[in-house]
Amino acid sequence: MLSRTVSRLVVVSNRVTPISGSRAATAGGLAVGILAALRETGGIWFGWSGEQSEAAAPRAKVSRGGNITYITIDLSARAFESYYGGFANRTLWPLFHYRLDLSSFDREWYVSYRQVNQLFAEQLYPYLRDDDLVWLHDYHLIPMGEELRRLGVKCRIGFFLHIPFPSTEVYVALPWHDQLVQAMCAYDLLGFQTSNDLRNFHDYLYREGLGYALADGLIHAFGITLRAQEFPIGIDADDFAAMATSAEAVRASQRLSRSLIGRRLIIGVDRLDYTKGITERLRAYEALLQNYPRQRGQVTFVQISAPSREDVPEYLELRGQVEATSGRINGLFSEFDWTPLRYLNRGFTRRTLAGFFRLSRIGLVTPLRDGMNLVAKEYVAAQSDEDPGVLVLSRFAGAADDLDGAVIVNPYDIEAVAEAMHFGLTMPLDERQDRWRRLFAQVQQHDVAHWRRNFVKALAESGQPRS
Ligand code: ADQ
Repeated sequence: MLSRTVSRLVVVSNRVTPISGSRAATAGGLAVGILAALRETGGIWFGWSGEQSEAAAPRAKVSRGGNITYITIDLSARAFESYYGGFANRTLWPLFHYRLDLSSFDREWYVSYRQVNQLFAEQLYPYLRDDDLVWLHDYHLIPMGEELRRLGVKCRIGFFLHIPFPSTEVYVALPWHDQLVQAMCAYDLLGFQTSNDLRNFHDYLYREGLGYALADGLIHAFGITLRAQEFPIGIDADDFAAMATSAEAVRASQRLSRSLIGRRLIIGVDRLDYTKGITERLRAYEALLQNYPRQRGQVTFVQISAPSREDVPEYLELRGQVEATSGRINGLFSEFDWTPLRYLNRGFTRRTLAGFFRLSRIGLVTPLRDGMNLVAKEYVAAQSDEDPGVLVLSRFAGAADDLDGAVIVNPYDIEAVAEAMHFGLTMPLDERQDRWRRLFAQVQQHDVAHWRRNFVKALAESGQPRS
């Protein structure tokens, strides 16, 4: 009989992140979480290499590192443009983040998206065994499970959506909404970040007459019963906490601290993405300086935005907007001995970021919409018990469900975010400590190991390998 605990894990994500080399130091929480899961059981990590190829049908490349087999595939220039740059980044990403105004619908992109998913399935297929647990990640790969089933793959296949699942009214604007949901229902297990995403999914099935929720996390749709549950992703809290006191973090934060000459630090860190609410956040900082003039000269806001998807026009436009807003704020408020805002358009290592988080009095995490937001959890993990900072968190981040103790804001309400910043800047130490202890306990308890164990366990228990 098959022993469920020894099933090999096969992880599939759009991008496979190398375990060494220059990108490893800045690898985000997801890549770190996937690696940790694979190291535990050994297995395969399959996905796009990040490279483009001239070949019409690129072949998979296989390499090994420890007990992990990496299988990567290049994308043709055409697929890169239409599947990745087009359907994933300009259709699904904006739509699932409620930005219908930025969503483009193009049949060719959709066809290419389906083709790449089919190609990925065909390339992975020969490596699979019937008792594998296959875990697919995110919106790039929604139809891949269905393609694997078409090829006759019998093992259990689960899918986790890292971004929000939008409300029905928004989702049905997608011309292929029913096809994608049908593809989602080919999995044995569907994972969402929050109860809100799961509710939206149930609501869509019900309102479109395609299915309904049953008890115990099950749904029935398209004649199939499957499991659909929330699995809020976490971080490796203890590891991130340790990074915040590492030599690299201390060196970086001392250097930053010297430059602040006693001023309080407010920090924002994100990919430069329109979902993250960066322009609104800058305007809230402007309102803080406007409405609370005593804070002028007393605070410095450091906004770190790593460049992202620079070949997508909406991102270039955002960059221009953020630069113009930063320039305007500095033009309005700077003194010959004080610059209120430092805007850095680059990435930093995780250790350096951890050091900056620990130094700051306020962490501003104010996305307009976010599946979870790991920066919020990293900010909490980096704080010291003696002098913790205050997390100001958007109600539209999935993390807001999980983080009781943050100051919750509506990021569209600029004046209210400015008030929340002021509230944090003037918060007495004992309240900061009380809030932070509650927050850290949650971040530690619901960490990335908890997330992956819950998901893998649910996948192992959902249905049987098909015969
Ligand atoms: P992202 O949209 O990328 O992730 P987030 O969850 O915040 O957002 O993760 C970003 C990661 O990149 C964090 O680990 C952060 O530290 C790092 N990062 C951000 N800016 C950086 C910079 N300037 N330099 C270096 N590192 C930087 C998607 C979803 C989220 C969901 C995650 C995981 O959009 O909602 O939380 O997946 O499921």
